[in-house]
Amino acid sequence: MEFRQFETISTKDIGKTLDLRGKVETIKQTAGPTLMILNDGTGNFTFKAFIKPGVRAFPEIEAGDLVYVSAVINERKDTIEGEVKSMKKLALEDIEDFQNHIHEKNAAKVLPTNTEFSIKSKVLESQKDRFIKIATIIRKAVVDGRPILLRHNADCDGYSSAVTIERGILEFMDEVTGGDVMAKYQNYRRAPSKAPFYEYEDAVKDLTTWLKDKVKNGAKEPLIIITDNGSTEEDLLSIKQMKIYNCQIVVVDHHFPGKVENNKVIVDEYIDAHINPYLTGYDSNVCAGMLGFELARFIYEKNSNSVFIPAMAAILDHTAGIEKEQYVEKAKALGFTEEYLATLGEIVDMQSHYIRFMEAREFINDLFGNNMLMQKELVKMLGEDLKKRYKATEAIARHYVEKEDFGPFYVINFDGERGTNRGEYPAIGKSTNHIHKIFEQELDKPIVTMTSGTTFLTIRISDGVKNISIPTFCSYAQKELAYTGAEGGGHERAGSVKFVEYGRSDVIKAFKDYLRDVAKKQ
Ligand SMILES: [Mn+2]
Repeated sequence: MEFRQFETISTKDIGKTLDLRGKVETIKQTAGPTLMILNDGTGNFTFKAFIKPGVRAFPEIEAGDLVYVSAVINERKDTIEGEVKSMKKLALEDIEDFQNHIHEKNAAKVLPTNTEFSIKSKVLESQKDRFIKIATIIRKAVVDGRPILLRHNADCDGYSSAVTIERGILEFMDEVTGGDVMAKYQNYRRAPSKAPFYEYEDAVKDLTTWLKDKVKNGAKEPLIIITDNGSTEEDLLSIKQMKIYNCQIVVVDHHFPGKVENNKVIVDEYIDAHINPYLTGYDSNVCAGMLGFELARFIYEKNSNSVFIPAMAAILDHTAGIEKEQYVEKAKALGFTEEYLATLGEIVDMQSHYIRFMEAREFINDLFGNNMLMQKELVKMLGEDLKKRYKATEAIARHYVEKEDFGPFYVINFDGERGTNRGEYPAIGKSTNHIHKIFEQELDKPIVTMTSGTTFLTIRISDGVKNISIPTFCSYAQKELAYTGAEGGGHERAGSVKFVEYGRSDVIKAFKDYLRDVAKKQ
């Protein structure tokens, strides 16, 4: 018997009954019909089977089975699907042949068609095998109909990385499924993480969501992609928990991952592949937005990403180097000024504050250039609004902050909880940046800005203050003031410490003592 190949089915077949065969990749029971996604090696195709509303059709057929289908091709929104007339498992003697056929076709399809970067970069070249490995894992997940979960840091760089990778995935999915809209919601999800690492709470959500989907719809173990996070010891507990459940995990990050030995760090023991410039002897200057933009080209060469995204991520993440210069140049050639990108980037940060844990896929896609008209309108409207908001922050700070003279520098004390509007943007971190910038420009000595709250200290330090390090103070506090629950870190000159409420005055006192020591070493 001749079977039509999925990749040849088109709108010309609407109304026809076709004989097909395929491997059942996904089954989803809706309140109406049972939806099944099949793969025949040439592509994926969605079928709808219906007995009664909410009743599972063909209960004898499970995910992973090879089946014959007779189906009428119907139109649904802007795509086509098969309405199942009959479906039965393949005869035993046909299974091996067909299995091999699917396997061969798919094996060719999972390899990246592009393995060249869009800019000249030693850093990127040193990671090329890692890009190929991760792109191959992602393409295979798409072809296999494995659910993909993309976890990312909830700031401009994290969003930039996630959105570029997302477009690579969804546009490759379109090619594999012939433009099936349902597959893009069924098999792919993106979720921002508020903490600067894969927080345990997020991992618990991800695990329980997937397990429910597994029981209800037979979902396979997800591929988890973590970007702009994922490289550090703080990510370990979550990663290990997902690994216990056999999830695949890949990381695309540029944060300092701890001690590197033989191009490996601690998390590498538990993940399947890892892009991070530190692993090949470089630093954080090639940021996640750039890595995502390049990875997307390996996932799906013809993706719709624009080069303004890595340029914007670089500006907002304050990176430096020839990579940033090349992206910014290319973005300028498309008409994006640095000022426009800085404002747009800040708007991404602002949106991420209000979006919190939502995916907001369509809105974010527009903001990242899917709808340029809307992007420009938002930059105009919210750019003005941001100026007003920062003016208000400035007025509060000028009235309430206390300035202490430490000799070679001043300490600016700001109460983060009493000095910001709860729930509004800019929140404590961004407000601290702004206050730090204003007083740094105005005062006659360098400054240390110290924003305190009931259970935290957020610190910013001028370049003019020497022999000082926030991570050093944090390790000291963690060890010597263990009873305060102090922990934290960040960069040398920008970071924060958390502690229990009891410990507040002890930690603040210790930090001021540390600053007095630092003052002597100027
Ligand atoms: Mn980043």
